[in-house]
Amino acid sequence: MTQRILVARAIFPDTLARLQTHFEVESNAGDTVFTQAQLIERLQGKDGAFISGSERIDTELLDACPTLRAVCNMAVGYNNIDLPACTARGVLASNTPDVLTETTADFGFALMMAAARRISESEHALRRGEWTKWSYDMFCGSDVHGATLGILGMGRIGQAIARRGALGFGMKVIYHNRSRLAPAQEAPLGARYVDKATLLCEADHLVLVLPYSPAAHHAIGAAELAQMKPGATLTNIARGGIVDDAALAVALRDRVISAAGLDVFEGEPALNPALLTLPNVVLTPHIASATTATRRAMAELAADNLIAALTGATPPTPLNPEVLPLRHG
Ligand code: 8YV
Repeated sequence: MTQRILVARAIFPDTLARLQTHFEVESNAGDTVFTQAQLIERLQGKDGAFISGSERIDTELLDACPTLRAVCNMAVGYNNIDLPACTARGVLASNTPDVLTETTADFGFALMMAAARRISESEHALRRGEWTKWSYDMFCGSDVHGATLGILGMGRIGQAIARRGALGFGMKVIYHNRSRLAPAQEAPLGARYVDKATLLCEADHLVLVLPYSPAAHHAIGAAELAQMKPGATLTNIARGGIVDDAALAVALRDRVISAAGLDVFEGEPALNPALLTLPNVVLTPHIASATTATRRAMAELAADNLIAALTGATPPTPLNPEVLPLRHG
């Protein structure tokens, strides 16, 4: 019997067409962001779901959708999925690691540079017609080359940012992570493992790349910001909620740190309104992985996972391979 899946968001037409050759597909051409109740309703009788980071797979949903066997996320971060709950019910979950590492690192570096060199702030002033003359200190920012790059969360993307900083910009790299890298990984980057307090007080540019977990909630709040250098920048490409956005807005207003670059926000797509009033923060709408090539690779990998999971093959990037092989029917 043909298995049934929900593709919860609009995706590339050819990825959708490929899924349609394997499954009976309910799609979402209008790209509606479903409420939890709508998502549960659409998942009735479905064997699998192709989801984005916006869809929450929690115990309530899993219990209400007992036919579900696989949830495949088009994202590397999976804090939208209750993984232990999936595993307990024999539901395969997958994410899309590796294919977005370099693209996301490019963006993190760009956001950090934009904050340090005041690119958005100066462009906005120019567009307002405020550029009437040259002046010696106009939009002076802080150097990136040769500065100390601090990385909180030294996974694949953190290491890719460190490579850019160390090898491309002559930066000194310090990092903090749950576990220390092997010496062979640290050496080419000249990366130094430090405790969090040292990271905060020594970094000129601090970039957050750690996964979200309850333990990481508000890892950067008022107390942490107060430990940073007054000239420092903070860049968050990880997840909303890792930074206390209200505390950050105050710190930026009071110049506790000089600037920030934010691609993710607490409660996004809503933003703390205080951030919108500040000149010294670059704001982007969660687009760090958004190049066409990378989004295609992510979509294809999520589809590969779903097809494999539901056809008895081994998914390429499962999060809980211990549930394989899946039960059917
Ligand atoms: C996704 C991301 O685009 O992969 C991730 O974890 O944050 C982004 O690349 C976003 O989560 C939508 O799925």
